[in-house]
Amino acid sequence: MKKAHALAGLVLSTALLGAGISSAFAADETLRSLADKNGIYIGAILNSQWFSGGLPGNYEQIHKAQFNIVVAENEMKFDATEPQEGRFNYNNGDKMVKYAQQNGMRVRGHALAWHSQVPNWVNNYKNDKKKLLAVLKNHIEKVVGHWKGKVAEWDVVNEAISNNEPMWRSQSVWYQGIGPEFIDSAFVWTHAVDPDAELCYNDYNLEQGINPKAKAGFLLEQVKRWVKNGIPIHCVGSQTHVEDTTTDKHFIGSPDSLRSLAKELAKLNVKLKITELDIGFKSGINVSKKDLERQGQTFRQYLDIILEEPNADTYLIWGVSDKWSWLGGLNRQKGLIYDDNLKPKPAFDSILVRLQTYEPPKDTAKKDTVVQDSIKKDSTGKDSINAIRTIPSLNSLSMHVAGHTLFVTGAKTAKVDVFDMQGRPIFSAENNKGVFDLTTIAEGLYVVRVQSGFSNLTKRISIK
Ligand code: 9MR
Repeated sequence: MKKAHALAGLVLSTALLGAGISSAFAADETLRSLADKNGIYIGAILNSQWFSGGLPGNYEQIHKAQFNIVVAENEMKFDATEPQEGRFNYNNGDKMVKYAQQNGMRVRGHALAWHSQVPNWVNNYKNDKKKLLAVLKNHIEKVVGHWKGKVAEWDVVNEAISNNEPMWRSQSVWYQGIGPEFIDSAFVWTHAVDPDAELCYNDYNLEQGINPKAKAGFLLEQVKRWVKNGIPIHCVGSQTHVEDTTTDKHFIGSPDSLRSLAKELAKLNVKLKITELDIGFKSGINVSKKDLERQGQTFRQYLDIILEEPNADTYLIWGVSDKWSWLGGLNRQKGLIYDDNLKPKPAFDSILVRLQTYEPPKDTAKKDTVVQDSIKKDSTGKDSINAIRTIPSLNSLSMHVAGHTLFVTGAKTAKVDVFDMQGRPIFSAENNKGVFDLTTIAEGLYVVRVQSGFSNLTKRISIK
């Protein structure tokens, strides 16, 4: 019996993992187990067909084996959750939340205030600012309230920036009826309902540079303003629907550009998440093995941002298999990491191997992050820090935060150092109780380093 189980496990691992490439590593390693070790979230949408039971069994098997975060393709959008005024439908969203809970996955909510997939009844109020404000507020209060404590992060505002000029998108019932203040309001209302949820602004074409004319440049100015004004924004979601650069010479996005956005956001204590990644080829062209390998490298380059930038934590792909992908509508094809038969593509292998081989930078090799640079400047030398991200723990040290208290286990005596996201040391204490009072620290994101003897553990925390 035991043997049969082991064999079944081996067959499953071979089906779930890529071909030869991963054989040098433990057969039971998945993207998910490696993401957990590296302290990041890796995920894929649950395609709409999943909700109606229209997908083969191995789709779900792969999904829950490989991913630790999930988002619904369409089922938490406005038209799905409030198809008629004041009549809410949470059935599909509940189904996904239950699936996530059963499989220990984090849930992303997508999306609250968006110009698209708004039901027709909302347009009846397009000339009535007061009513439209009430509609949006009520929608947020009901939907966020329903999944309070279950949805860990929300796309509060989606795609509000114009594609052509650095300005707000005017073709939006919310913008036309309310004005740009619908955005600030949506963040404040969402935060009031679920103060523990991470709140994101989400958009596409953010990997096209941060100069003031580019979308990300315009967004950055808005994020600065929101942060300055106390608007509760915690993350920027970069959809990252990109095209293979060799088959489209005009495509201007790049992982480096997105990385520069991450670095700018770090200065504002705001995270960057990749929320809807796909890397398609032009429809109609023949895609060779070499093309697929190059595509894998691009997937890996975007993953590097999430692994290496201290304020980046999520790598979410907009689909599982090329067979069920929205990309056809964009005149693109084959943009995901499993093929039509749910077989892992070279992109899967690139991601897997990168996760297997990633090592957080050592002291000497960490020149290029904002946090690390300023730690060097501000500290005495004693305060240099090993890595500004959740790193796999090689020892039994662990920590968690509840409110303003930090708990450390696995150490007799522990020294705790807290740094802000610019790397400035702001708190230091040592004791043998394993409990540290952080009430002197304001709300926000920080990096904590715990040291005990030769062991140490470095992790980002959020104080709320
Ligand atoms: O994948 C979604 C597709 O099934 C819907 O028809 C489409 C309608 O707007 O939305 C797609 O998802 C979009 C996401 O919600 C926002 N960013 C772009 C995604 C791809 O179009």
